[in-house]
Amino acid sequence: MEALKTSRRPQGKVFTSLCFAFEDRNFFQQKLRSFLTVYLLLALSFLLIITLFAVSLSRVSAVSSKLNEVQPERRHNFSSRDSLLFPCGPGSREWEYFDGKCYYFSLARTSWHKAKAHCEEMHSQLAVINSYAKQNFVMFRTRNERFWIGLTDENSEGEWEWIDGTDYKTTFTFWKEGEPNNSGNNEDCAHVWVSGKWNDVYCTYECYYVCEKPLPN
Ligand SMILES: [Ca+2]
Ligand SMILES: [Ca+2]
Repeated sequence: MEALKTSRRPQGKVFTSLCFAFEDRNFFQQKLRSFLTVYLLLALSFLLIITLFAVSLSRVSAVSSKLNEVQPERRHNFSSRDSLLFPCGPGSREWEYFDGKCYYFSLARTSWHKAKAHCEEMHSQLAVINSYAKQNFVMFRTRNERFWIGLTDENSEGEWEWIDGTDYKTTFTFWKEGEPNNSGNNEDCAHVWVSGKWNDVYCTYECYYVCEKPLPN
């Protein structure tokens, strides 16, 4: 019996070892399966992210190309808006629009001749006030100050002339009462007086001035 017991012991050990080995194998297989599952899930997530990224990129690209198509139209609209807000040109904001022309009201005083020259340097001329509407615009803008206009009798005393050749005798006038009076026999240039009415004064007198020019093309 003892011999039988002795002979069975090694077989039991082998069986036990085999059992352990089998369990280890199962354990590793399970671990391997779970690792594979994790890797598979990671790979699928990665693919999903790549796909979403590619879709987003294509949509951004499509929107960007649409925007590029719209840009010229927007630029055109801004350009139209600028010409409405600044009809005398976005770069000429000191020029004011009235009834189809652009007007510059100086911020410095000078003589009539220097004022005339400065207007000409700016491709304009001293304002010719040939209508009550224009007078009203200039008068409103120049109130309480004196501004030169393009009217003189330097060439022949009492023969007033507009600098653009407009016929003085048949055109609107707005002289102050008692003017032009050629005071001191030396008043040959006209300005809009503080009340808005016109006065003749000596041409070297220094006051502000109004230039006018046609609308830019
Ligand atoms: Ca005079
Ligand atoms: Ca006078």
